[in-house]
Amino acid sequence: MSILADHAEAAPAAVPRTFARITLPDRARDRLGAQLAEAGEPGPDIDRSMTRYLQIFAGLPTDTLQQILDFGRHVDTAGVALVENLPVDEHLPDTPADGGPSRDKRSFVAEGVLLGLSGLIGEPMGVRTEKAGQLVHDVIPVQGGARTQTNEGSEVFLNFHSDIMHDEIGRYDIANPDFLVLSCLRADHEGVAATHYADARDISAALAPETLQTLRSPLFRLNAPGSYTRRVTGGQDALSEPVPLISGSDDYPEIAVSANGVRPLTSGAQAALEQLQEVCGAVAHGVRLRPGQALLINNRKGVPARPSFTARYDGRDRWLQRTYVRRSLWSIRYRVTPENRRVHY
Ligand SMILES: O=C(O)CCC(=O)C(=O)O
Repeated sequence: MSILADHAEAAPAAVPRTFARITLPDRARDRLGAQLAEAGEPGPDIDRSMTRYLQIFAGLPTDTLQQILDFGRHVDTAGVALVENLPVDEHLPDTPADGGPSRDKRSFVAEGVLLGLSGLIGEPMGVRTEKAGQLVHDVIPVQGGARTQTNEGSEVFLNFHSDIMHDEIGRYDIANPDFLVLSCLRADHEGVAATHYADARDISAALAPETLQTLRSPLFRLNAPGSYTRRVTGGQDALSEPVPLISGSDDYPEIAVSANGVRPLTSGAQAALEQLQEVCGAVAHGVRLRPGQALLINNRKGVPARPSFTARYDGRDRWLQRTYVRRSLWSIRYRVTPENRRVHY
């Protein structure tokens, strides 16, 4: 596993894919910052806000804008992109100890950056069982969740995983987001917390063919996210129907792995799962996000992870904001809530 250097060279073809880098020129950053500050708080008419963000982000230099758009629309682009030199809020309140949202945040440049980037690659969506359906998720270490396989954790390695959700249809990898956007408001105290990403193309290439074949067979049940099982099943497993972990064409595979436990159905599947986590670690790249940086993450082309780090719960802990993004809301209309067309069961 390697950590992205400040000025990484393009990786030679034979080594695992690294993060694409998209850097805003200073003038574009300053203009974006001023316009987002003026746009103010997003909502309550979120579609109006998204339209305004689109107008603002359309003013980015053509090359920068196209890199972001291409990330969202093409099958052969990187699975993860680091966007740098983004504007930040002039004043940032304490990191909320309860996991947010902050009640003291008075400016909304960070929210504009997050939603504006999201709008260039798809449509931000909410899920009732994840952060109460909010579109802007705060990803913050919370004392009670320090050892959990959720975004509240810090003391444990957050396994390579996909962001999935419990679904009555028995598949948790259908209505889940196509992308996540993770934006950094504040780094952790030591500056060591990294976001890793393993691309399914690199994972597939590194696996033994028979292991890959097993992972491509419906021999695994995914456990629903901890945010769901904690609230709904009292911590008991809520398993999907049997699914493969890797699917789709050899050139453009899709991967789905649950953070909260994958239950293999055979001993061969168990061994393949262990191989998978090991290979993810070997081919992954990581980046230590800093304020002014955001990650665009394809939630189908690969899987993120996060090593442990130290939280102090002193108002200066790591603070990311996150969106879930769908390319289209049409295919998940069976889950839409009556009260909000962007929020799903
Ligand atoms: O905290 C991080 O860096 C990764 C977060 C993540 O993987 C997630 O929100 O699904």
